[in-house]
Amino acid sequence: MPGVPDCTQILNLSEGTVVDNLKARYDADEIHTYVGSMLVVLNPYKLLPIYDDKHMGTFAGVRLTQASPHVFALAEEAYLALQRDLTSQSIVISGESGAGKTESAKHMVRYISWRARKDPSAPMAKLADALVRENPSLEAFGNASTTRNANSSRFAKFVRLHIGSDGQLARVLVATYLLEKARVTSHVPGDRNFHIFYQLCACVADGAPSADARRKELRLPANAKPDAFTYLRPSAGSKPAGAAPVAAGGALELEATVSVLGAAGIAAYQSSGVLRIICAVLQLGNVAFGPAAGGSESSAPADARSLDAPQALLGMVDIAPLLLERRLTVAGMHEQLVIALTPAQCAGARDALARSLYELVFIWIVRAINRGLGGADATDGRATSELPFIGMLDVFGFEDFETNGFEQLCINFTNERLQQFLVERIFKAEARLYVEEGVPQPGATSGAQFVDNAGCVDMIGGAPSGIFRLLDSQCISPQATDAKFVASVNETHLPSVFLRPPTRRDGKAALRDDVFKIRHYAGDVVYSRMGFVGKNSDALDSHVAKALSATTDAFLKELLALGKERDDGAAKPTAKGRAATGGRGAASGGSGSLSRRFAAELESLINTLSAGGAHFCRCIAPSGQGGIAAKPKAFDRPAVVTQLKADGTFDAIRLMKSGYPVRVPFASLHTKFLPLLKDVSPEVAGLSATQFAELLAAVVGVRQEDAMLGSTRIFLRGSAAVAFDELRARPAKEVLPILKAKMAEWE
Ligand code: AD9
Ligand code: MG
Repeated sequence: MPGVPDCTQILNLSEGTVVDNLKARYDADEIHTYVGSMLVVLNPYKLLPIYDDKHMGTFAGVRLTQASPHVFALAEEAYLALQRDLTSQSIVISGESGAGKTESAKHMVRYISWRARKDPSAPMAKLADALVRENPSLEAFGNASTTRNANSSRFAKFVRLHIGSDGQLARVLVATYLLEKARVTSHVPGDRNFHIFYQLCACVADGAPSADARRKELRLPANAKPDAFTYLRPSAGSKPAGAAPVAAGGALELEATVSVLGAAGIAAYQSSGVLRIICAVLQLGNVAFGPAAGGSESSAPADARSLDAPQALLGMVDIAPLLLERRLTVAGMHEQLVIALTPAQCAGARDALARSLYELVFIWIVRAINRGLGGADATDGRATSELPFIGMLDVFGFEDFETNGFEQLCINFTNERLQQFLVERIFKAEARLYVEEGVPQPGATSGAQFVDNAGCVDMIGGAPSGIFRLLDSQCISPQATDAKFVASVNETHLPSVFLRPPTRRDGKAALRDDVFKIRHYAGDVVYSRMGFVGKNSDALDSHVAKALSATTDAFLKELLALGKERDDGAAKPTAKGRAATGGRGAASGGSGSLSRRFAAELESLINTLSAGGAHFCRCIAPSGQGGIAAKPKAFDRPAVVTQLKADGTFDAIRLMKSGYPVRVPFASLHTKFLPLLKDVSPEVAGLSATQFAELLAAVVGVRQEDAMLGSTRIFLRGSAAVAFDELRARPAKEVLPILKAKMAEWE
């Protein structure tokens, strides 16, 4: 087999040899490689015969240290840890777009579902099957084709598989975060909107009689092609599009999506309600605005009939007021203030409504799936269950595009927090352990460097002047603008954002109000001001929600109730609302502040991760291209190096290699072997746990340089670690005679 299965075994360790090792293995279709306890997965861009039931069988009951590198081995390690410690285990999957996170997550979910049932016909098998089956429906609404990945997840997902005391799958909960709802109303050339829209168009285009009924119900024009809808065309003013890759969108897929919803226990009126709202969103996009006749300040739809379809689909008599004017409740006044909007503002109101409706449908579907998977009390998947779980976190990787905005800030902040969690778990825990055990940490003295990004996390999410706070305080001011927000960021954080202010002709520095720059652990990112204020306040306007509640559509009523519940939850300054840096004060800002809700949700996610065991899976796109342009076997060295740096793998390698990667608590040896030996040798009975471990070390022939005795455990590396692990795994009766013989020598 080419290369070594664990990078910490590389003798001449450097960034170069690590990449050589990954490449040698990749060339031989070995896509999985360990870095100590972390797993690196290189996207093969082709189907490999390594995920079937036969393969699963070879991993059951095998510890990670003994198993060949594989996502199944990582899932098994989590399963065994859960059974052993009875605490929840999370698998954090990271990597850039198209690196293979979602595929790896699916394989691990399948593995756990397979592993956590004794009898394939047992009732829980149904649950596992349902989970695998329902994934496509979630993807239809949450995934889109992008230049990097034909099936790119545009939301983060945390799937929890709860395991009962019998070791079987008892319940499944799916929580989603940060749906990229901006995509509903605009996308860049080469990308597409969410799959579901194309499924809808394809369904009415295929001319079948059933399609005709569907078309009428959804008030779609005959032959509705994606091009007929503004929201399905790349944003106006952007560069000409290359052909968008089509990965999903057939008529059959729509029926599949609908039938999966049905299988999840969703009533027919609800699934047709889902399609109606999705269609209303699509048709809203086609409403254009111009100045109203008569020269007044107000606006009107360019085509009065363009409102017919969306308002009928929403079960409304007249939605014009929702789009043409803004209502304000002014303190001390009985009457609402009605302000006529300009055509551009009308378009803004239309897009905000479309995005809010779409997001509510998505949230509604997640809840419905949870109910289908877990019983009546399952909600948005954030609820807790008494049973420990194995959680799979599939979250978009670090992003740095030509222009970066609010979404990138949220995504990169998520990655900063997860990186911090990794640093905490692997690096700091490591250092702390060596100190606690009174063992000199080999790497520490030689200055093994690692990124501590607490400063960056604080700059974005901290109180009182983190970037999210600045955004919130800008948003509550009546004259909020993106420029003022960006200027306030530069003013507050200039020294740490590394932005050289431009020099005016008189040589004086000026604050920039167009861009700000953040030094992220994975690299510098320049954010431009476009849309921050609008996106942060993108909750459904309370007046709009109130107007919509006049709907005759039962399903829309359900959606509105859901939205209200969520916004009320976000408005309350709960314990969850603590800022993102370990509870340094409560987040501020108006209700419906997206950054505030997001930071609170992220914090609660991190708390959930912190409460249990953690396992790390790092996905790499070896071609550096993502899924579409990528070819099997393409290996772009610089791109791989960048990704390994960005996800902290290089740092992890250096630190682990310099230390003793395997640690065995004395107590575990003492309890296992001592009772047996006591009867044979009175001297042994008197040995302390430490002395006893020392005895065992001598027994297995550990070389002095490969072992260190701490205060509660023995630290091992290399072959010593393997020998010890084997000893631990053998039945005590087998080991007894060997120990006795060795002790005689020892005395
Ligand atoms: V994104 O951040 O959601 O845009 P992911 O999730 O990291 O991204 P995804 O898992 O969707 O990437 O993988 C992208 C494509 O690579 C898939 O559609 C497959 O065509 C391909 N892929 C990824 N992993 C594997 C694998 N283990 N085996 C075969 C794979 N193909
Ligand atoms: Mg994905």
